[in-house]
Formats: sequence, structure tokens, C-alpha cells
Amino acid sequence: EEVVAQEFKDLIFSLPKENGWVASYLYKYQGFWHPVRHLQGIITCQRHFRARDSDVILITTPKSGTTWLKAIVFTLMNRMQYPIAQDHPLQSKNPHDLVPFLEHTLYVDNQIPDLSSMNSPTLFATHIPFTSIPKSIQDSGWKLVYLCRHPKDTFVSCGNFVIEAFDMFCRGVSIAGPFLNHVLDYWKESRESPHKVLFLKYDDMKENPTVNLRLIAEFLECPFSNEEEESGMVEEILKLCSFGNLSNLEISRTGKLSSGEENKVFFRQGKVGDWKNHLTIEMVEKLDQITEQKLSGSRLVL
Ligand code: PAP
Repeated sequence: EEVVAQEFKDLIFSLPKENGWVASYLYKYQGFWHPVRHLQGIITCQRHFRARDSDVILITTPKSGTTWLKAIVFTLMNRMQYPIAQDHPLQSKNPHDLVPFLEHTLYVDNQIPDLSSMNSPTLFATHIPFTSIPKSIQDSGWKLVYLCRHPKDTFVSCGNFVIEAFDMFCRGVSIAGPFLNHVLDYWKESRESPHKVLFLKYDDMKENPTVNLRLIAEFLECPFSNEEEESGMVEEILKLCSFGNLSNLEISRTGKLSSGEENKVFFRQGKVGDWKNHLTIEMVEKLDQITEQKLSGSRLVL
């Protein structure tokens, strides 16, 4: 363990470092910025995680709608085991406690979990950028659902509107940033391997939730049967996982995650376009210009 710890310290000292605005410092590893604890988790995960063909991995950048995606996919994939009822796991657990993060939960603090006893297919989540994703995931028959959000709403959802934080976000210095590189890498992968990567947008999910839920179900090879469609299962899942429902549950208002964070921090407004209430015209112009430049030629429109 000491050897590993020393090896990690040597690595940390060799990496570019910046003052963070959510974490105290961010380190640039394989082209992306991470707080030290996440970075340690990523490296342990890269070394030890062995994906199985049936695994499903949900990928987001922070504040892109991770909580929502976890709730939806968990409910969808486990709909036989957990029918929608009063005792559904979402009634008593935050989605983050139902779908663990690889680098923040399972492989955090040098833990190496034994995943062999977990049910198959297993559902994991991560913010790891595509370049750093463990090789075993790339080599397996994994399915990956990526959810992105418009950079302006993502930045605002981070809850720090000071100009220094904004400038850093624009320079790409944010957790798992550069934000747009994270998005673009998965976008490209989804174009090259559409059967492996499903690319979703938060705004789109808000506008067309039923279409997107059916898309996810088909991608994960668990489409809704005619009976399920007729019984209103699609709408029921969306209602259970809606912002209005989840944010009002007792567990969301007063509960804490097993890691100690208060559940209420994951539910703020759940709306598209709140940036209009927080960003100045100059900020909007700057971020729009950076986004347009970065995405030009990619055929991705956010
Ligand atoms: P995390 O990185 O802390 O896990 P994440 O869940 O990715 O956060 O994103 C939080 C955003 O998703 C919040 O957006 P807001 O700040 O603009 O309000 C949060 O409100 C929103 N959110 C949480 N649950 C839902 C939901 N069920 N439906 C839609 N949006 C949701």
C-alpha cells in the first residue's frame, strides 16, 4: 500500500495543478481536470475494474442531470424486480445510493470492491472522460448512456456565479473538464459506435421524455412490450423519476447519502434555461462563442 501511495504522490506532483472552484485543487490527468480524491479513484478503477459484457454505465459531467438519469435507468432496468409502487427503492433511497459511481464510490480511497456478487446486468455511473475510461470497458460489450447538458445551464447548476469560476469553466478548468471536450469525445464515440454509446441531451429529455425513455429502453435491449405500453408504464416511470416527485420525497428533503452529502443538494430547479437569471450578457456571449467554436464541424448542436 505504501508503494502505491508513494507512486500516487509522485504522479500528483508531476501533474499540472490549478486552484479549483468546487474542490480546492484540480489536477490535469490525461487531458482532464480532477480533484485529488476523484483522480485516485480513476486510477484505481483503471487498474482494477473489469467490465462484464452486460454492464451498463451512465456517464455525465457533474450537474448535467446525473441524478435524473440514474433514477430513470435504474427504474427501467429493474422494472420486473421493482414494480412501481409505494415501496419502490426510489421512495427510500437517493438515486446516487442506488447507482454507484465508479471513481467516487466503488474505487474511492483505494478501495477495490468485489463486484462478482453484484446482479447482472449491473448499473454503474461515472464522470470519467472517454480517454481515461478503463480499458476493460472499451474492450467489453458494455453499453454506455451519456447525458450532456447545455454548458450555460451546467455552469449555473454548479451554483458559483463569480467571475473567476466562470473564467475557469470557460478555460476548461472544472471537475472532469474541459466540459466541451468531455461532451465531444463521447459524441464522437456515439457516432462511431452507436450500438455501444447512446448520446442524450438534458434539454431534449425535458422536452420529449417519452421518446427518450423508449430510446433508452431499446438501446439497452429492454424495450417496452405492447402490454407495458398500454398499461402506461412509460408515463409511470417518468412520473416517478420527475423532478417534482423526486424532489418532494421525504428522503430528498431531509435524508443524506451514505457518503454523508445532503440529498437536497441534488435537486435545485430542474429546469432548462435558468442561466437567463444568473449570467450577464457578456458571459452568455463568451460561453456561446466558445461552444460554437468548439462544436463547429462536429454536427453536435447543444
Ligand atoms: P450532480 O453532479 O451533483 O450529481 P446532477 O444530478 O448531474 O448533479 O445535476 C443536478 C441538476 O439536475 C440540477 O439542475 P439545476 O441546478 O438546474 O436545478 C437538478 O435540479 C437537476 N435534477 C435533479 N433531479 C432531476 C430530475 N428528476 N429531473 C430533472 N432534473 C433533475
